[in-house]
Amino acid sequence: MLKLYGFSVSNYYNMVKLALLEKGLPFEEVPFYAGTSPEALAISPRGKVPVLRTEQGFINETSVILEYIEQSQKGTPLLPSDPFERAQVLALAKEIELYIELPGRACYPEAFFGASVPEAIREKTKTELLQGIAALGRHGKFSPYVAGETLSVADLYFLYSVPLACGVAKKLFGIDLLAELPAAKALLERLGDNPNVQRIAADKEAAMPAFMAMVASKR
Ligand SMILES: N[C@@H](CCC(=O)N[C@@H](CS)C(=O)NCC(=O)O)C(=O)O
Repeated sequence: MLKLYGFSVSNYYNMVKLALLEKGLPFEEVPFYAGTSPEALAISPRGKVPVLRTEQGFINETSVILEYIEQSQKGTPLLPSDPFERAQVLALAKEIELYIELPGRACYPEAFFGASVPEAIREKTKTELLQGIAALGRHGKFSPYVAGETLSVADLYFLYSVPLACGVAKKLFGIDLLAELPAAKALLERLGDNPNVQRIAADKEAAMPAFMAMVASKR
């Protein structure tokens, strides 16, 4: 059986978890905070989660895990079989990661963990988030899902990256990142009604106190 290593507060972990749940695949969750011990780095070379344990060994990097699951497992497809359509979905997912998730992440310490980040980083994040959201507005279809009529890998990145980026933008810059993308707001609401998304949100909430205690203990 597939084993998903990571923790329920991780947005990347939750992307893979939602893919597994949406496909109806059996899997086991293995609590794993990664870190820098030799044992952890033997599982995750850069000390990140999630990691997927297969019968052949470990796979790291969310985008790669998602493609592996798509290619090797049954269940509802989350990527189109047509190469061009598939490329569109993967481009959207990559744009969300590179131009929204990663700039937003640079300011997570200040937005969510009571630390502060240098002004130069804050400014860079603000500029990049605005450009990233504009790109999503140009490329995303939101009809009703990010890439079209069906839930796809692009929605996984959207659901678990954009609200966090919105949290950063709101808290640090007083900006509503989705102000001009009402269809994106509507999609977040629609996705929030999905029972698998609700289960993941409940698991995240339950795991949050232990996670925050761990973060505090590292300060
Ligand atoms: N490029 C990685 C990023 C994953 C990532 O950033 N995971 C975070 C949790 S959401 C993590 O493991 N952070 C621990 C750390 O950076 O030490 C992927 O796509 O899987």
